[in-house]
Amino acid sequence: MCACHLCRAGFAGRDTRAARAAERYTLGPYPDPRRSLGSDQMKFVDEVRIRVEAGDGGDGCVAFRREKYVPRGGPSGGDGGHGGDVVLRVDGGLSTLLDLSYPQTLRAGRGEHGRGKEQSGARGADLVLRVPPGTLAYDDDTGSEGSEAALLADLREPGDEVVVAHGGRGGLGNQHFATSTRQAPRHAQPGKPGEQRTLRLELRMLADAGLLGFPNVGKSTLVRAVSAARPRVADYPFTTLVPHLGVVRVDEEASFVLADVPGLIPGAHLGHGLGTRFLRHLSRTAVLIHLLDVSGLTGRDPVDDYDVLCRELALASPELGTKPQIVVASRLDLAETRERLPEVRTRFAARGIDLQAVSGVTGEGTRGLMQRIAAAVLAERRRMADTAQPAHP
Ligand SMILES: Nc1nc2c(ncn2[C@@H]2O[C@H](COP(=O)(O)OP(=O)(O)OP(=O)(O)O)[C@@H](O)[C@H]2O)c(=O)[nH]1
Ligand SMILES: [Mg+2]
Repeated sequence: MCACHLCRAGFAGRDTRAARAAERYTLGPYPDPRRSLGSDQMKFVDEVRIRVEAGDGGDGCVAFRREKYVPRGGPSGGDGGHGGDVVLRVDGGLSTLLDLSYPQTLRAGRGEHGRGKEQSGARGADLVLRVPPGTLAYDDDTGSEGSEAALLADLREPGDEVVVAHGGRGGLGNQHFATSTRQAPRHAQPGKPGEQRTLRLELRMLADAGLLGFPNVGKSTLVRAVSAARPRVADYPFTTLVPHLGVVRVDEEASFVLADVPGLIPGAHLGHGLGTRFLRHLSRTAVLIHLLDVSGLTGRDPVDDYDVLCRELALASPELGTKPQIVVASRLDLAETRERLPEVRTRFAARGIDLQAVSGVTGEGTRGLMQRIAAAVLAERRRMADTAQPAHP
């Protein structure tokens, strides 16, 4: 197995030479995004597999009280301590699963064995693993080819925690087994083994709105223009390879989190251009901002681009396909864009879509767009809350 970031993050096996060749074939005119995985991406890990083992319970003890002037002191074996649990806890300060990305088995402490003189063993120490908000924990042992692994927990809020492997119970000492007819029991319970699991942890960014678009359409430039986030901007596809979050302050009261998600290409729902990894970061957003290049410099038709990515969303998941979208033309400062905008607007209007236009370079149109996004996020969150909790009659 190779030692690259993707393999460590659980992509081993799929990343064969044949798969890479197939990927190159399906990437069309785009470079392989994995080739440009750099230090940024080494720090951002959104999928890991880890083995966790809870602590075994300590054994109960067989002992008898032996003391001067106390003949036949009776059984006095103490109980074994319970094994420690493995716990996942959300840490609001984390934004990556990097800390857990090294192949390893993580073990909680085992319970101490019981001792004589009715002394119980100490409980094993819990192992607390810190994860970022938006982490989904799957039990990888239950999933097989074609079937989904069982979801153990969806950890969203800082402080949320879940026990993913329970420690084994400590065994009872022989003091518990004395009866009227058997006053010197010579047996105690052994401790129970702790649970063991292979977990797949998947991080899905928690953002209010997500930027969606082909590579190089100006997503990162827009995020830089409206927030303090600083994703890299350059004139080539797949400049951005990990999601970036920016907080957009619309006015004194309203603000929302905008995610710059790496560019998507045809076949993204099948994983082309790492599409499935990038698409999942859009799944938790309330609204999608679909950015299109209208200048004609890409040589593609903006309405075709829109259709292609909408199809990718629908094929990736029905939930993504039906998310509300705000469709936006980028590079409004360019003469080519201004020239083609009226015609493209009319074509979108025929489908009932009101095409917005902005320039991430001059900032033109960004204020109005951000207000519109804030209102759409609020409306969608309200709608989601209403459908989640139907009002009592
Ligand atoms: N003139 C002009 N150029 C822009 C605008 N927005 C982006 N660009 C340029 O377009 C190129 C790509 O911009 P990015 O913001 O990196 O595009 P992206 O969509 O984030 O690209 P990927 O991360 O590769 O998917 C850069 O050279 C930007 O300077 C704009 O509004 N006006
Ligand atoms: Mg970018």
